[in-house]
Amino acid sequence: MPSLVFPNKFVWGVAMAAPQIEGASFTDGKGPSIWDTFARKPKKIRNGDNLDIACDHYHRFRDDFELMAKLGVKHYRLSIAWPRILPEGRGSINQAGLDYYHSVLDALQDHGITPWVTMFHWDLPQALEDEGGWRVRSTVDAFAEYADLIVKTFGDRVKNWITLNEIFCIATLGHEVGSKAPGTHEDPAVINQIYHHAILCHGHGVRAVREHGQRDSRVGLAEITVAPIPVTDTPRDIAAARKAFIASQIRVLDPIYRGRYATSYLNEAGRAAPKFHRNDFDLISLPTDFLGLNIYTGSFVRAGKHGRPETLPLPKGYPSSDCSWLKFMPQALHWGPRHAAEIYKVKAIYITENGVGYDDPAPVDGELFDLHRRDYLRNYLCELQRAIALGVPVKGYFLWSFLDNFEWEDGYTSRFGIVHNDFPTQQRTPKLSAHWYARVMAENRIV
Ligand code: PNW
Repeated sequence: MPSLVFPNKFVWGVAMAAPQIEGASFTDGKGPSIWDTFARKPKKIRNGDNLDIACDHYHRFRDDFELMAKLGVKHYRLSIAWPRILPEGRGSINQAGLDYYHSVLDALQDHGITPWVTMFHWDLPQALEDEGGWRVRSTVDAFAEYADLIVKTFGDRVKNWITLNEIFCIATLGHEVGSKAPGTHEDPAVINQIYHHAILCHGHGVRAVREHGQRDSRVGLAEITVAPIPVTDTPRDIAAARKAFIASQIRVLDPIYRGRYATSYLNEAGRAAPKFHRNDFDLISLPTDFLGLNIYTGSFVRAGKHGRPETLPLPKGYPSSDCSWLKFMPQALHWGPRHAAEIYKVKAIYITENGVGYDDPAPVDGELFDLHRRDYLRNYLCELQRAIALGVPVKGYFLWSFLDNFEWEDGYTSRFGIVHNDFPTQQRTPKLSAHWYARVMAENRIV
């Protein structure tokens, strides 16, 4: 019996997002996004990098898809740039933007690559930010218009839709911590309201696919989890880790899967609780076809007094990537999906992102031995395989990322690609990890 095999029809893919690769930030009628604005503020992004050119994928997508096909990629998670389609966020449509994504989808079809399209990966049109952005409910109406438009336009060829990417990053990192665009520091009431508007947008994304998509179209959210890993596999620690998972998802997965806010959340938030209309939850909890989980790292949790979850501090020297937040925790890929499946009874889970950032050197003679990335991925996949063997319904895995790209506030220094990009020349070179992953995809097992 060969070990480390994945189920039949397991979906193997790679993931990227428009603002991180396309460049052409002001080309062919694209409107500015909040990230274009944020990148122009002093000291927000390492080395003063911006998104203007990125991987120049806007002009090079055909070559990039050819390289994907050569490596045997069959599924590709991409995102559509809202401000390329609706430069003002709503209203007048930029035909050149629609044409661009038609060409992208055609090229994918030519290479036999199935698209998985994220409607929103953080590039909010600046015009909407100027009217209040995520803080105001009118942005939800604008998103509904955008979602309707892209599903009507591309729904014949896109069967797999992802509504929003990582609401935590939009709300908490964008508006509370301020490390991501728009980079503000707002009160808890505003943050809670932003979460509420974001889950409403998710609901509109689901509604748009049901109303305008094909009958066999599928839709889900891509949610981030820093997965709570029980320190031991005793029932007490497992229960504590579950509690920690619920606490971290109280504003997102809880309302989406349970159709209401938890009383504990509303009580704790008190006057900072979000304002909502009673029927909002009809939209928010529309049934989805899958849950996407973006998993990079976790936390170690044990049961403290009265079973309360306690997160253990990491000792000095704990293995880490070159991104300080991304610690080596393969078990995150076991416990993340397992918690989601057990707690919210999710029937189909896709790992919509998993990968690791290192400051890789330049390739030498066309080779780059990123053995750290390869072994990181290999260890994580072993844990995923173990979860699947226990019955956790994980149906696919998208590696972040295909190309080295614009890593948000870390600029171009943090490289997540399995394909190296030399930014000055835009030369792509598959790393050792790409050749390894090609075999994993082809053989449907960990090699
Ligand atoms: C994700 N965390 O962001 C995003 O979806 C990608 O666009 C990004 O490039 C990738 O992961 C790598 O960073 C994350 O704090 C941001 O755990 C923060 C966290 C995780 C993922």
